[in-house]
Amino acid sequence: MTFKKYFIFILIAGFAFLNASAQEKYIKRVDFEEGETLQSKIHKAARVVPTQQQLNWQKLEMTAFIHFGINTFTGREWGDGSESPEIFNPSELDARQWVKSLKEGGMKMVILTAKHHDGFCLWPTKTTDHSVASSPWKNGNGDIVKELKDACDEFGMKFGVYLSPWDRNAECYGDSPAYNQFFLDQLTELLTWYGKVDEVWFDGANGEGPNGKKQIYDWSAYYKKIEELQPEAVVAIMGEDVRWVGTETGYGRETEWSVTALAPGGTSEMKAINQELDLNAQSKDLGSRELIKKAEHLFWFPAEVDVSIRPGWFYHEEEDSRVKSLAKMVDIYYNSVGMNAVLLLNVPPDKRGLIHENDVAVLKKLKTYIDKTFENNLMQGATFAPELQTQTIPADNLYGAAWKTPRIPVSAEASLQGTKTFNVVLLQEDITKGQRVEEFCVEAWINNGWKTIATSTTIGYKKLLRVPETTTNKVRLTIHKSRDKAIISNFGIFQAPEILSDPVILRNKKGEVVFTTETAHPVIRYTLDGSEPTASSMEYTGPFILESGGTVKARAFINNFEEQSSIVTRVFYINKSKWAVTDYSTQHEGYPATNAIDGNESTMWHTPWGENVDKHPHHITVDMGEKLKINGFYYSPRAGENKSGTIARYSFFISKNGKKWTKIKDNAEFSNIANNPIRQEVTFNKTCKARFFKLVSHEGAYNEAWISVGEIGVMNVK
Ligand code: FUL
Repeated sequence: MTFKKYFIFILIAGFAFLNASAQEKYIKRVDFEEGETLQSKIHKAARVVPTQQQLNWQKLEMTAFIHFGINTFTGREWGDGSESPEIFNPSELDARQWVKSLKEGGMKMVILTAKHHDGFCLWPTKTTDHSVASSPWKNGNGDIVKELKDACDEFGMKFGVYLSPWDRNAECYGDSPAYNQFFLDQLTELLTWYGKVDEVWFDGANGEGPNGKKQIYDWSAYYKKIEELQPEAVVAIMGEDVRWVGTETGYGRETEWSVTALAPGGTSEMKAINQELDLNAQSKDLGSRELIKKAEHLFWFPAEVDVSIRPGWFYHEEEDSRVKSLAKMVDIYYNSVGMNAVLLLNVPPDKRGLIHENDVAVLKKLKTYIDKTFENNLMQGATFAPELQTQTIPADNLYGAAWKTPRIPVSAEASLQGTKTFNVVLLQEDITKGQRVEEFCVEAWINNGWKTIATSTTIGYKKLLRVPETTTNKVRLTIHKSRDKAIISNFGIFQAPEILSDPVILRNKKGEVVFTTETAHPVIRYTLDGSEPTASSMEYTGPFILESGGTVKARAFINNFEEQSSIVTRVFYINKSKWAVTDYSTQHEGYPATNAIDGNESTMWHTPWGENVDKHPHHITVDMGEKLKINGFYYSPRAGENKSGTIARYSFFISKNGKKWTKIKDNAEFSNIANNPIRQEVTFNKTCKARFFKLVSHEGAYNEAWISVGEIGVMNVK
């Protein structure tokens, strides 16, 4: 991670008398010469390698995030810094329980939000009073960073700190030199008071916007400090070692290059490089040949997939029933670890200061499932076709020896030890030599012919592919395209156990509730009174009407009730059949305002976009046809990948008659919606009666003039 190391171009000449060939490597960075040919650039691209820290980090595969702090007690996702430390009082905080649970989930490192955007510090810092020292927890004598670090040491877990550069509490924020010093002091405390730190996480979020306080961060000084105090740590996101994958969904790219044209870190040099190429962490392509053609530098800058086990980053009681299921977590595993990235899974402790039982249960299931899947590599003992016999591809998960292909394209045919049945393929490149493979396929010998069972692009540190269940005695790996001879360190085939998928609960426009599952022929049992569905609850036999809303809980069973899925909960509010849009600011003809209340999240209201269009504020007024008791409202951003038009700041009004309005929320924010554009549920301070409501937008999440709305509605109570 040092700048020094950047420039080291290692040419380890072999001993001349042995006539060994020179081994060329570029640790973490390569700079091209002017006018360098594409061929020469690709030759070098194939030889960019990670630093030792980056390699160690990559091998962790699964790491954990702990979001804990003031927000845990306010129920918010972003605090504004005005919170009183008085409210911070976990009743049973037990960092050992966190680490134990995470370890049981297969996690190898824990990163704690030592300070989130609200500025509240979880350690007794000397830099501000806004910390645990001013809280009632342990009479102000507690230190969560220390408790966590001690627990990590006890359980052999690596340890990292998240220190938010954006600080909504610090008075000096915006006075750049003063805040930079303040931040360096905080960093120094964290990096010197607790022993070894393995990852430092700098968030990229800064929501102050154009009118807020503008802080110029001294990134170089921060990196220097880390290099000085914790030289073995990697620095993530706004750091120079680990890259944000670009979404908070848990899904990485299929083509995931660790060698990127995207420049790491926040220094002006790196910013300029990225501006020139119009690149950011969210760009689709960070490392293709087309991009390398234009690039002047390449970096080893591997992806980290951060995602929360719940919808939010912080604990919210109302999300207890929305902990991701085993099936979802396994999907995320294949799409992060299995897509050449490190998974950073957030598991937020609750108000007690404990990881909730529901999260603990899923963590355990996840590790058990992954261990079971990968315990038996069916490639073990395979023999390779003649030309490879002297050097077979390891199937040992050791990441030691590797097979260097004699040429490209190339095929490696393996005769298995007997007939095997599998549904997962694993491939790894030896990244200590670089990331090279650009296109490959895997075939199986079936009915006297080769049948393609998987094709993909990059491999990198690890690629996992789920394939249709295949029974064969021969498999073949073909590398069609690579930046140089490929160096494959592991080739595996595995049989993953089936997962009983959780039921999905939907309600259609008619108010009918429908359950579906991917598992064939499950029995689904459900309840409508909030109780846990058991084998003796009502059986689902077909759609049923839920006109005024309610809580539906369902669970699937197979094998005569021996196996059961997780419990799935959906809260439905009043059916919108009587609702009408009585007023709106403007609409694009293809996306009318009525789509915002049609009960269908995949249709949207969109105001006209482009240049010279109507700007904020936009608004929509809805008549619900009858007076209802409501205690909140929700806003679902548009469905699909494109989130343009997502609203970030809004006001919300209600009325009994559509004439006299009460403002319930004034220029409020949908916190973190730019990074995590999911359904937002806003609870009011008290239950109100209303027939009409009005949503007014003030600012978009992506600084656009227009807005889009997948769905809005109210949370009604009986
Ligand atoms: C984002 C933050 O704004 C969220 O609150 C959360 O900490 C996430 C990991 O990063 O940028």
